[in-house]
Formats: sequence, C-alpha cells, structure tokens
Amino acid sequence: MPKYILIIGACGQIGTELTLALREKYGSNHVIASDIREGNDELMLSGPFEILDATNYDALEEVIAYYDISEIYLMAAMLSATAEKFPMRAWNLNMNTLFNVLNLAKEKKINKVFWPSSIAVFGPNTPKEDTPQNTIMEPSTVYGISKQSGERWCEYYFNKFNVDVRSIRYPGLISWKTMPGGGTTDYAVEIYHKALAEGSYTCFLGEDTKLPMMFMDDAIRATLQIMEAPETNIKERSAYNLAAMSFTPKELAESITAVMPEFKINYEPDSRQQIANSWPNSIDDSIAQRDWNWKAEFDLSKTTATMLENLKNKV
Ligand code: AKB
Repeated sequence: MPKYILIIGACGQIGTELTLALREKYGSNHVIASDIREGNDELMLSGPFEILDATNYDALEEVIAYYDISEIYLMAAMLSATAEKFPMRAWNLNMNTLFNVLNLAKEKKINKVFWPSSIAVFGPNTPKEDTPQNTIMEPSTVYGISKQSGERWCEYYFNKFNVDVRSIRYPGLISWKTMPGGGTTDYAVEIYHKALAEGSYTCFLGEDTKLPMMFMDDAIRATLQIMEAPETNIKERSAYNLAAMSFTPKELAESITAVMPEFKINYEPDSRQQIANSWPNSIDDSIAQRDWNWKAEFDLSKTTATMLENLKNKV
C-alpha cells in the first residue's frame, strides 16, 4: 500500500528540506506539505500544499482524512530565543500541536509520528562534554522545558497506547536553502550570508561559546533513517542524542577565513548568550549509532565549503 505523509511546519528551515527529500523518496503526490503560510518557490512548486494550523485538531483531522495520511512529521515549533519573549505562545504551539498529533495516533488515525526534540532539553546541571543519552536534564529555557515535556509525553504515549513516535535531539542546524528563525544557534547560518554579502559579521554569542552543530544534509538523512528503522530497533521513545561536530564562533570564523581571508568577525553577546551557556558543548550519540546505525558525514570544513559554494550560486 502506498503511504501518504503529512509535514506540519513544511516551510521552516528543516521542513523545507525534509519535504523535498521525502518527495524525492516517495513521490511528490505522496507527501503533503502544510504550514500557516506559504513557503519558497522550490517547495511550493514541488507538490501538494495545505494552509494548516496544527493547533486546531479538527482542521488537522480533516486534512488527514482527505489525503488518507498515515505518517506525520511535526516540524512546527517556536525556537529558543523567540520562546523566551513569548513563553505562553511557545508552550501552546509546541505542546498543543504535539498533543493533537499524538492523540490522532492514539485513535489509530495515523500509524507513525516524527517529532523533533533538541539539545535544549539539557540544562546548566547537565555534564557539558559528551553529554550522554541519559543524564541530568533540568532545562532552564522556555523552549527546553517544552521539548523536555514533549519527550516525556512521547514516551508515555508509546508505553500506554503503543503510539509509534520517534524523535531526535537536533543540535544547531546549518543550511543554505531556508533561513532558521528565532533560535540561539542561528548565528552559524547568518555568518555565511553576512560573509558573502558584507565581508564581516557581528556575532550575538561570545567567541568561545562551544555548541553542538550539524549540517542539514546529515539532519535530513538521520530523520529518514530513524523513521525507516525497524520498530524493534527504536529503544529510546523519548528522543535520541545526535551529533556531528561542535565548534565556537571563533572556530567557525576561522573556517571561513581559510576560504575568504578578508572576512572579519566581532562579538556583541546579547540575551541569547545565557541560553547558549545552559546547553552542552558536545553530545555523545553512541546510542543512535548502536540502534539505527547513525553516522554523521559533514565536519566543519566540509560544511563551510558547501555553505559558501551554494550561497554564492544563490545570489
Ligand atoms: C535553537 O537554537 O533554538 C534551535 C535548537 C538548538 O533547537 N536551533
């Protein structure tokens, strides 16, 4: 039986590339993109699209029935920096969309769910280096609290109602097709745009702030891989740690100056510094490697080369 997939939040940074990758794999008409606004031309012209507010259970149920959807990727969320400004809106968006999707799965209206978690589930009391899969969490940000709660609910729906929900704790994601919005790790995308447009960048994090990061191609590959893995391989029903590289703004700037020697960076840390300080420096993803053969392919220099090459061609 061919399956029909719904992406919620398809126009965002991950949603755009995930939709394109799933369409490539399953055929355009089998992957329905949805969001509260339209996305870029590449996404909009590549297959079916619905305007959908996934906080509205009835509207979501209607789309699922209409397209005979069996799998949902729930990518809509308010990220860390914006969530600090609008805590209740962040909580409502991040939690209500998750409950709507989990309840549809509990009612057997869909079979499988992907929901993204984040390194933001960790907090200031978490071991900073090689943060293990299972450790102290205690997130101190609005976004982190919503992701930590979401993980607990995913595990609960699996244990109680046998809902096949799978999740990854994404690090900061670097991509060139769609800009991120409202995150603390966004500097690692903005820097490439500014390097090409202006030859310099003012970073909102301090030069030694080390954070876990990943290039988007790796993140998409991991997402497809965890969703394809046999159900019995998925031992973690909260979310899996996932890692590729860790670097500071200074190290990222050095990787750009290696290609563009005239590039300049300066630092003006703002309120996002406090969020970054509460997150790990690096992540141990050995459990994801063990359970579904995860392995990253992009390091910092390959990421910088790919970003600059593609952004140059885009302008
Ligand atoms: C953010 O910075 O808020 C996100 C994340 C790490 O989940 N990119």
